[in-house]
Amino acid sequence: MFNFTAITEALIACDQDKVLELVEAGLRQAVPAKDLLDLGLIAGMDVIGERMEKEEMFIPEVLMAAMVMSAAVDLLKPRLAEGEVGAKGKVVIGTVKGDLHDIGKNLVAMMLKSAGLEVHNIGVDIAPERFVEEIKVKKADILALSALLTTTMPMMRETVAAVVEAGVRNQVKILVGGAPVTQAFADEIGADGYAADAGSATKLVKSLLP
Ligand code: B1M
Repeated sequence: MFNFTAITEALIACDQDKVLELVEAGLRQAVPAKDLLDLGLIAGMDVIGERMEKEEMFIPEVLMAAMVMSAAVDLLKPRLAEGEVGAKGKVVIGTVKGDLHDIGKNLVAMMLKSAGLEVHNIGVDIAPERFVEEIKVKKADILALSALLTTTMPMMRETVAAVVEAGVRNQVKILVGGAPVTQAFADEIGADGYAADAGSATKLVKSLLP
């Protein structure tokens, strides 16, 4: 049995060399990349989140852990994407205004890209009007919104409203995701769908494309 806890602990300790070494070892032993991600890295981020909440861990350390996590995800990229080809369509993805979290959003973008989609990952802290502009310029089929804070979830509603206001709502399917987001919230704000993780986001996008 692979020791996922060792990855979790090394991530919490922000020990990049150790995390990368363990992830590489896992890949060499043919441990599924999704397990290394979910049971090792995301489990670590969950502990970091809890410690952050209790003020046992502070922003600079959390940022460091986020950088270590991103480096580890880079290693996993080729394996996470395996077998996910065949979809066609354009996606604009970003984190909503006021929100700087991007690890999960980047994972979703990466999986969509690997599935064959044309992905425009426009970053974090994106205002509704910028999303509207990108939909128009890129002629997007899908708009994917990410939010990690309960305080930025309302910005998803505002983004949907801005898309309606701009008269492009019928050209694009809007999907939402991020830790505090739920299917009920997606329904409430008039989004076309909600995905809990990068894998289900890819399936959902594929199911919504013609
Ligand atoms: Co922040 N943070 N943070 N943080 N942070 C959380 C989210 C928090 C839950 C921690 C906690 O207190 N327990 C809490 C939010 C509480 C709440 O609102 N309920 C919190 C807070 C409070 C804050 C600050 C306000 C702290 C402060 O300044 N006092 C601040 C806000 C800054 C801002 O955004 N304006 C802040 C800052 C930061 C850092 C910058 C230090 C850093 C982010 C670095 C970065 O992203 N580059 C950070 C981090 C790392 C976290 C935690 C620890 C980890 C987030 C993460 O990367 N998870 C987080 C606690 C936690 O989540 N357990 C926390 C791993 C990632 C793979 O998962 O992002 O959920 P996730 O993505 C998943 C799914 O959600 C889904 O798929 C992804 C892959 O499976 N998904 C989508 C995501 N987007 C999607 C879009 C889709 C579909 C699916 O489109 C269709």
